[in-house]
Amino acid sequence: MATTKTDPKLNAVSAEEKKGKTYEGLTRQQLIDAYRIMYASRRVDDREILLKRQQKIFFQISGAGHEAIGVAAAFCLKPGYDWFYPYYRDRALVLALGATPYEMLLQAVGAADDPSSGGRQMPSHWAYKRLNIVTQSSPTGTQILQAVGCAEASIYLRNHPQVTEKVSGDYRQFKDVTFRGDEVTYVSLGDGTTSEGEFWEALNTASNKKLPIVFVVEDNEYAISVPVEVQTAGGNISRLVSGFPNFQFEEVDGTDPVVSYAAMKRAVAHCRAGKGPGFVHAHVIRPYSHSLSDDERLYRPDVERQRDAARDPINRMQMFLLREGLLDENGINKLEKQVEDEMQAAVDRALEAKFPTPETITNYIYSPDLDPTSAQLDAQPVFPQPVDAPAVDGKKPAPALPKTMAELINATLRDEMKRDERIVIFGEDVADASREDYLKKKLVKGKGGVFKLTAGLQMAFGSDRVFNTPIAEANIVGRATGMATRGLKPVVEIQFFDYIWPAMMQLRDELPVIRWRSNNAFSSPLVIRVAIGGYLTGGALYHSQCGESIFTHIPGLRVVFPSNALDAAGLLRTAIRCDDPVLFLEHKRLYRETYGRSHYPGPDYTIPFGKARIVQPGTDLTVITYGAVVPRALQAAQRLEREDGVKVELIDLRTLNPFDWETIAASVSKTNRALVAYEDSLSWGYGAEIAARIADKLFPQLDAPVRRVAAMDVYVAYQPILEDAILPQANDLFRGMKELAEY
Ligand SMILES: Cc1ncc(C[n+]2csc(CCOP(=O)(O)OP(=O)(O)O)c2C)c(N)n1
Ligand SMILES: [Mg+2]
Repeated sequence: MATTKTDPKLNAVSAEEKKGKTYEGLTRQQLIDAYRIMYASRRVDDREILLKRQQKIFFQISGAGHEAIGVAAAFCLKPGYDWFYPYYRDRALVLALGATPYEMLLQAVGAADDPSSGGRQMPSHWAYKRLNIVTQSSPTGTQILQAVGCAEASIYLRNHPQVTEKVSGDYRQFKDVTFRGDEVTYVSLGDGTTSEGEFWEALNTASNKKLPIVFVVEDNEYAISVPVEVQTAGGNISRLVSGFPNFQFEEVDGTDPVVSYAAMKRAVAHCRAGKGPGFVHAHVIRPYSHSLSDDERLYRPDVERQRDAARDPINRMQMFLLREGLLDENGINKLEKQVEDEMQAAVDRALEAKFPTPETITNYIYSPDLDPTSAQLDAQPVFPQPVDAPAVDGKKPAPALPKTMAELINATLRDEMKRDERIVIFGEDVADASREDYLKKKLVKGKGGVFKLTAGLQMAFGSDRVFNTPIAEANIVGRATGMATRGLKPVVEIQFFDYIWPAMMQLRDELPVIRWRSNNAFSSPLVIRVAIGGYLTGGALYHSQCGESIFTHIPGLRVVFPSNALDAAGLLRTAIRCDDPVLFLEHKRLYRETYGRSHYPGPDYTIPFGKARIVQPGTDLTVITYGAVVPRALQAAQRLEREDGVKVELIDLRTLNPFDWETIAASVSKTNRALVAYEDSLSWGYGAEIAARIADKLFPQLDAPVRRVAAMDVYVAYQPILEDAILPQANDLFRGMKELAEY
């Protein structure tokens, strides 16, 4: 547990008289170890500050003042057994769990061998796979909901232990899934970070679900320059959270390792016993300003800083060891010298480390193991044999009708859930009924989603596999990310694309970045199904939005947008079996459209990503589109052929990241004319990138400018006359195609 080996000679002082005496259960040896780690932690900070001044590292943020609570927490938890989401001040905790100063310095210099990120993240952004310390980022508070998801995964895995078995053929082949049964998730944050909404969403879920997670708020009374009373109503977070049920609450002097240990022990015991979450509010200090870019003397007077200095945990611990006769001055000096020597060796080694090379930059944006564009995923549909049903009253029943996109998505989810018990489905209203008693007593039929896409799944697979969440989109995506880190496969739903924005921090800064920023140590493959789009007649501003280009702009996130039932089934199955996070956009208007219905293509029907479909071949003009514009463009193309004899090659991209450049290039090289059509507003939309690429790469082949047809640069209005005028219609597409063909 200690960073450095214990020197038995240090134990010589008063060993006899102190034999057997413990402090809140901490032995003399543990207290000496605690001091050694705390001191080492402070010295790593000091050395980093020096290195920064020498311009050998590029950033520094310290754990100074937070050492005692960190070591106390680590002493109550088990590395590689429990799970950790520590924030940047947790250097002492991370050292106490088993990381080394050398490893930390590797991150500071940006070394290729930095085990946390391979030189991709700033120092103090911890990730140590062997210790179950999950990759951490810079946004304040995004770790909290993920930690909640991690704690939920512990319970799920305990109830479904067989899912830890490796299965080949999909993402499960590449992920070790472990659980212990009584493991606890640790998550920490600063006082300022309690102002983030995600903090409250996390407490809500942890409390409601009695999760084994301990929240540690390290309250140094400042968030950069903003004091705690500005962040927190009344100035004390403990008072505000005290109404959450099922918690073990502790408020403690976090500069004192002994009382901190006692508080942490009670909180962790509560979690391990399955009684609910813990909340430890630790009052600490921040003696080194916020970071090396901050000078706290600009906003804190000397008198306040001196008051803090009197509580410095390093001095206090040293005094404690001396006062209690646990170590004498000689012992302290020896210990500090030992740490110092080791630190020097670590610095010397880290400064010799190799740097990552630019060829490695794009490694691990996506899974290196499973390629969702692989031709192996190009399956043939297996449609059911038509059954010759017997005549009833002399009348033969009509043959089974093709199914809607909504029905095939539901059927695909059902078959995948049957096949893979790691799949959990959650979101707003996705369950049949949260009060499952009503279902059991058959008092209600069940809802299963506002569009009924998940209907019947809770009844078929149980309430721990399909469940409702609070109306909190960050909660959905953040928890899903934590679960996926542990190896589950969340297939979550965002009810309307218009309401995806509260999850944006998780979607931009967390989920798609986890693999890259941890240099492939962690990953969170999952699926987010989102109902998107307009043409609804009355959908108005807040039930009609597109905006897919915002997400195709995010490296690490796959984006899928099917236009018909068969593609939806095949692409959703690929999304679920994939090893990357996937945003699966389902157009509401297409859910029950007559266009593009299909029989169910069987339980193994997959379509590779990045493979467009040629909806109709043509020789005169290429139209590139996707989603609900596909049937409209088809209608326009058919009219153009009828009236003017122009043969349009219509391409349905099906997936937007990756996208099928080969098919586009081959088609445009043949037709020499390209029109890109999309439902989102024209400027800066998805088609802008496609148009730019065509203009750039295929310029010699073009006989006309690249054109776009899209929505007006405005919101979708409620009145149908306005909606029709705002969104691209078959007539607009017809006009655009005709003009381009005649150019
Ligand atoms: C979402 C977000 N907003 C702003 C920042 C910039 N920032 C970094 S740390 C910090 C203050 C955090 O204060 P607190 O939670 O009290 O932690 P402390 O640094 O005091 O330990 C801020 C505003 C950020 N990293 N993330
Ligand atoms: Mg703070």
